[in-house]
Amino acid sequence: MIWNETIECMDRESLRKIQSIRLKKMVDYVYHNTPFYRKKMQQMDITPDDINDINDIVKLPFTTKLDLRDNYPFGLCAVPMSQIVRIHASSGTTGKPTVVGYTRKDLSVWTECLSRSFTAFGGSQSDVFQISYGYGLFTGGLGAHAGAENIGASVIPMSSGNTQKQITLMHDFGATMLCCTPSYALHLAEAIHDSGISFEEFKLKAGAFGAEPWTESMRCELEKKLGIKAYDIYGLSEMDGPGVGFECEAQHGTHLNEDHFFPEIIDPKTLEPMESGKTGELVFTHLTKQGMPLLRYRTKDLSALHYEKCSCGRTLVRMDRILGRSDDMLIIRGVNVFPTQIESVILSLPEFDPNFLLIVDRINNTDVMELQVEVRPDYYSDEINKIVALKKKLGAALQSVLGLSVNVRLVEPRSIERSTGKAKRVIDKRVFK
Ligand code: DLL
Repeated sequence: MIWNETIECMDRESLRKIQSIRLKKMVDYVYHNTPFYRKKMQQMDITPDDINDINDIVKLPFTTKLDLRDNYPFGLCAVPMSQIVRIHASSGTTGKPTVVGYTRKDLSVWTECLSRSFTAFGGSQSDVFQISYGYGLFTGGLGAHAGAENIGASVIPMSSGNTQKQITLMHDFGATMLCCTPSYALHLAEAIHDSGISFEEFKLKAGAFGAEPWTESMRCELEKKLGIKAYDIYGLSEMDGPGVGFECEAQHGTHLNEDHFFPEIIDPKTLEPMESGKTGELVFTHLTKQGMPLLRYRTKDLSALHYEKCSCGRTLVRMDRILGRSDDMLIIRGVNVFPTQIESVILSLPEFDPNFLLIVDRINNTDVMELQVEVRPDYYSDEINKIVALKKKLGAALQSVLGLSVNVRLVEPRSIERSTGKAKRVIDKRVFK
């Protein structure tokens, strides 16, 4: 099913016209309402009159997370606080949180984007949504909540954590759709298994998983373990939250709601736009936001865009799975390593669970990696020769994909700490990054 066929399946030329009109209006709007952008544009010697269509977007300045921090908390708002009806914030690893403000209209656009997403996942008013993203300043819980209500579904506002209760209510209330991070979904699958209640007694049919990078292999794992369809939902607080992009039944890329968020891929070093299909840094420009519109926001997420029509009928551009954030990329002895690559290797072997912790250190001036990984219960053994063989097998698979040696440490099933939100997979003990 398609929520908004007019937009989601619009021919690309008409969509481009809408994007052009909206961009022009947006640039004029921020020039007159956000002193930060007026100043930036004046410094670049451009005015709103220089923006005539969407192709002119390349003339506009970039915005970074640092700009948001420097203007903490509400310096980038384009409206007075009396028009802001909601505030969200994402906690960074360092310093102050990134704050975003929404007007009433912004909330309705956001809800529209989530309604498109959940409808694409097969959701409707006959569904019961269990929202297990955190409620609060994080956009996951309240964002998904509004979208599910808008399509007429019944909503269980669970928030994250309290895993036993999640399972009891999922079972007793007959939840059909689960919204949470993929790592928490995996944890819930294990907990259901441990509860002794048979999977047949649950009504779950699909999951809306996102907020952290996950791989195709993880999708297979979740679909198998939970007996559901696992869909990707993408977003970031700066743009709204979840629902910037969503997968459809084709599961062949994440469609972006590009009538509201205009996407570009740039080379993170030269900042030049890249051809479609090439992997680079994803950049978004708000086309309709009132509260805190951003121009060319650098997400640091690495992906590629594909413009061919999808078999589902949607023409909205498709984005590849996020490889990772450039911030999360590790440079080990000069080689780039993403945690998602490690997840794929682990899941390519039947003996291991995708629960892992990568510890990076620098010993005698050399980077070393230790991978702690759980062995699946059926394969777990304390016989030395079996342990050695398993370590060797995983070590060889990692070496062939990463081109690096990794010190593998096998750990007991269920021994790595589970997260209820975004999983932390890497500890980098090196003093520099
Ligand atoms: O994580 C919004 C969200 C909530 C998305 C629930 C999906 C579901 P932030 O906390 O601001 O917002 O984090 C945004 O998370 O830039 C990506 O690096 C990462 N991310 C979000 N969704 C995905 C995804 C929410 N589907 C940052 N795949 C983004 C990979 C994702 N990474």
